[in-house]
Amino acid sequence: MRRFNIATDEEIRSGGTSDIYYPRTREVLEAKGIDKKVVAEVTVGKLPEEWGWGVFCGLDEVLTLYEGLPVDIYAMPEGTIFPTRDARGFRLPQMVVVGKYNSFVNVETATVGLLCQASGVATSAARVKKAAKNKTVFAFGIRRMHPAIAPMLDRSAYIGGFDGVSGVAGAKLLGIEPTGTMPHPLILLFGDQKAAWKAFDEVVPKNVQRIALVDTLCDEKFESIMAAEVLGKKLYGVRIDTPGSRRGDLLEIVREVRWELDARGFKSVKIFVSGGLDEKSVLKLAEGPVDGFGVGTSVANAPTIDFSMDVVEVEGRPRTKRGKYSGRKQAWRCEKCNRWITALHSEKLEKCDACGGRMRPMLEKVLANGAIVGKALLPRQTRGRVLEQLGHYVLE
Ligand code: PCP
Repeated sequence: MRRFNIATDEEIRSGGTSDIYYPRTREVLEAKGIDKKVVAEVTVGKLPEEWGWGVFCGLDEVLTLYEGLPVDIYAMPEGTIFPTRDARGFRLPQMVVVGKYNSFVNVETATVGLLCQASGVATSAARVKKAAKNKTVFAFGIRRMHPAIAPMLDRSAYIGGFDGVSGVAGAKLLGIEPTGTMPHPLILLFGDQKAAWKAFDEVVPKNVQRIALVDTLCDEKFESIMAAEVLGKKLYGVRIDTPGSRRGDLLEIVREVRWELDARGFKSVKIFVSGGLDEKSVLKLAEGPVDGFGVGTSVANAPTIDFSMDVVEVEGRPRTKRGKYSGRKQAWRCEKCNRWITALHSEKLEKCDACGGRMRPMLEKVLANGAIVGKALLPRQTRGRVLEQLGHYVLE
C-alpha cells in the first residue's frame, strides 16, 4: 500500500511514472511490428530567468533509470557548465541515447524530469555561490519541499557549489556531515536565550560548531553580544534570521552586529545570515561583513531547466521534428578558451577555430548496453569541477 504520495523505485524504472502517451506509443509500435534503432538527443530550448548557462546534474539517477536497458548513453560529465547554444548559435546536446526506441520510450518522462529538476537546483546553487563570492553557503531548503526528494535536492545544491547541507539523508548520500545551527523552538522552549545556548553547548558533541541563533527574543546586536559573553571562545558564530517584518536594512543590521562584537574583542565570531535569501539578496549582503549564508527555498525550489529529448536519427538516417536539428551529434569544448561547438558525430574537431586550443568531445560514453561505464567521481570532486568552471562565467 502506498503511504506517502510517491512512486517506488520500481515504478519509476518500469515506466509507472511515464506520461501515458509513451506506453501507448510503444503499444502501437509493437502491434505494428516497428522496432527501430534511434538516436535521441537531450537539449535545452531556453534557460529560465535569463540564466546564461546551466550546471548539468542528475546523471547519477538517469544511469540508475537506464541500468540494464539495452541502450548506450553519451553525456557530458555531471557538473559541466553548459550553454544552450554553441558559439555559432546552434543547439548544443547535453546527452544522447542510442538504442531501440521501444526499449526506452517508457522512461523518457522520467529521464527528462530527473535532469530538469537536479540541473535547475544545481544551477541556482552555483549562481548563489558565485553571488556569495568567497563566502560559505549552506543549503537549508529541504523543509519547503517533498521529503522524498530531499537527498536529491541537497546533492544538487552541493554539486552546484554549496559548502554544506542541512539534511541528514542528503549529507549521508554526499558522504559529508550535515550542517546546522539551532532552531527558534530551542530558545522558545527554554524561554531564555542564554540557557538555551548553554544547554546546546553542554549537550551537543564538541565537533559541532557553536553557532548561536540571535534573533528570537530581542535585538540581534544585543543577543550577539550576549551569546559571545555566555559562550566565550567556544562561540564559533552567530546566525541572524531576522523576520521579514523587522528587517528594514539587513545589511546595516549585520554591520552593526560586526561592529559591536569587534568593539568587545569578539573579532573571531563569525556572522551567518539566513531566511528568505536568494541570488540577489546574497549578492548585496556579500558586500558586507557576512561570513556565510543559509539559503533555502530559492534554491530548493529553483526553476527547472527545460531539457527535452528528441529523436534525431532513425535507423542511421537523420530525421527529426520541426524546430530541431537532425543527426547524431557531439558537443565539443575548447580546453583553452571554453568555446563550444556542436558538430555531427561523424566530424572530428581538432583545434579551436577561435584560439587554436585543443577541442575536447564532451559527450562521453556513460552506459554501454545497459552497463554503467566510466569513472564515477565523488560528489565533492564533481562540486570542485563546478567551482573551477564558475570563474569563466558571469551572473547575468
Ligand atoms: C531559517 C529561516 C528559513 C530557513 C532557515 C531558510 O529557519 O527562517 O525558514 O529557508 P528560506 O531560505 O527558504 O527562508 P530557522 O530559523 O532555522 O527556522 P525555525 O523558525 O524553525 O527556527
